[in-house]
Amino acid sequence: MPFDQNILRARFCYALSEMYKTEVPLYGDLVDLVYEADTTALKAQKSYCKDTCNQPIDPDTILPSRNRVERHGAIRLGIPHELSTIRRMFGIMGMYPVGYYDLSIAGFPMHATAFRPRKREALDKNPFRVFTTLLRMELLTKRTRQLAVRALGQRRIFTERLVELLDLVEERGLLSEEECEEFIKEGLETFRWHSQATVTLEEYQILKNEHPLIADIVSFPNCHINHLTPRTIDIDLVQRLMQDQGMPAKERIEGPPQRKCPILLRQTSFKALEETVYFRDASSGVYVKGSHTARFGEVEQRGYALTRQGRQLYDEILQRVNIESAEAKPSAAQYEEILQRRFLEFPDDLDQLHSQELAYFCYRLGSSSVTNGQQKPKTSTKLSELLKKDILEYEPIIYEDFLPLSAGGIFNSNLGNASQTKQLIQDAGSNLKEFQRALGESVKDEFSLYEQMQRESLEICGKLLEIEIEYE
Ligand code: OOG
Ligand code: NI
Repeated sequence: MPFDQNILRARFCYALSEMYKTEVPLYGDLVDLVYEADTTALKAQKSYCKDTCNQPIDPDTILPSRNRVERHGAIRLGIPHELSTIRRMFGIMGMYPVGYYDLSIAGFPMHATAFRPRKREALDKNPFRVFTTLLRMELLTKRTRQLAVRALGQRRIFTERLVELLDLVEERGLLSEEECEEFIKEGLETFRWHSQATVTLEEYQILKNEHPLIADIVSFPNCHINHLTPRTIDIDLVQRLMQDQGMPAKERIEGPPQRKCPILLRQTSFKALEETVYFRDASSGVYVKGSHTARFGEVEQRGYALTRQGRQLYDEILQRVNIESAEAKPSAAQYEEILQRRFLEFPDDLDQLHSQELAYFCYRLGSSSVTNGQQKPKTSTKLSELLKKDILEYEPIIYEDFLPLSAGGIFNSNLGNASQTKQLIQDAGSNLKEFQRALGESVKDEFSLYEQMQRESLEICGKLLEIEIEYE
């Protein structure tokens, strides 16, 4: 088999999911529940039911495969060298850093990027992505920083063989089938759960008191995957089913409200489990039993990618929702009402999203594109005219990234309340420059990637029609 990054990514994602199901069985239940929800949602969409009403519905055969395989994961790293090595590792699977997420706004001493495929074809083959955070040492108090530097300096989160394979592929540009298998096997070790902490219980407490996430990052011999996330077509149904089946579901779905035209990303999760962990006893060397709460399962429903203007409007509305709900202290249902009402301001109509340039679109030839000689469009034609005449049509581009505020909500629901240093962290601001230095590369701006997809689709249409399309 020739070396194919898309296939390697798909195989790795599958292996990771299988591993996580054995580590966190409730995650396996969640994947089953998503299957059930998607089946029910498809039945409700009558169009699929025309001729096949009496036949069983299988989302795996009806939905595009990228819907069914799609999941994201999240990991938390401690030091720059870990981040630059993970960049090399994900790069082999065609996953590159996109976007910069400043988590200090939510009081977390971390910043992040998402490693993901950048091109449409690669996303269609397998869209697996990993949200990857890096601890910001400069935002820790002195004592905690000393502890963190020591513990993180002693660990090796990549196996020796994995590092050899990274060198090899960078030199030769490919891996043999045997080496691909090794790469998957060795790569999984970086994300595997270890119940033996590398710190003592006292040290763990110090770290945890400063921020539970610091303890999660620093106390273990590697960077266990902290959640995986399948994609669904009906997250409201998933939320109801989770509650009905007694899963420890979050109180509400994060992100925008339910809409006719879904935007960005909506997410929910089951809360992190309390797990047994063994801590080193400094004097006797034996291990003592304790616990740690970090790993969970999440579900996402993806909507349309918004332009900068669209995102700005989204942020403004969300800000108003936050202010109103901070005052009203609403229940989950009341919050939903506030969200719905405030979001009425965001157009929920495809034509408006397009004409107001709030979302990104891909263009393709429409029903009137095959014309006889007389109707052939002029050599240079306005896009709006081509759309009006059905020579071109458009389809929204799906959002492939994350929502830090939503992430903040997920973090918070899993970690109890924050520490005294929260305010200091919030005041610190972002540090993209430092993040990129640690990464060893710059991160790609997500908006420019969507813009590029939109532009390229238009260029293809222009070539097919043999005209110049004026994008006004
Ligand atoms: C990352 C949370 C970000 C999401 O879905 O927004 C994320 C973390 O918990 O480390 O995965
Ligand atoms: Ni997530």
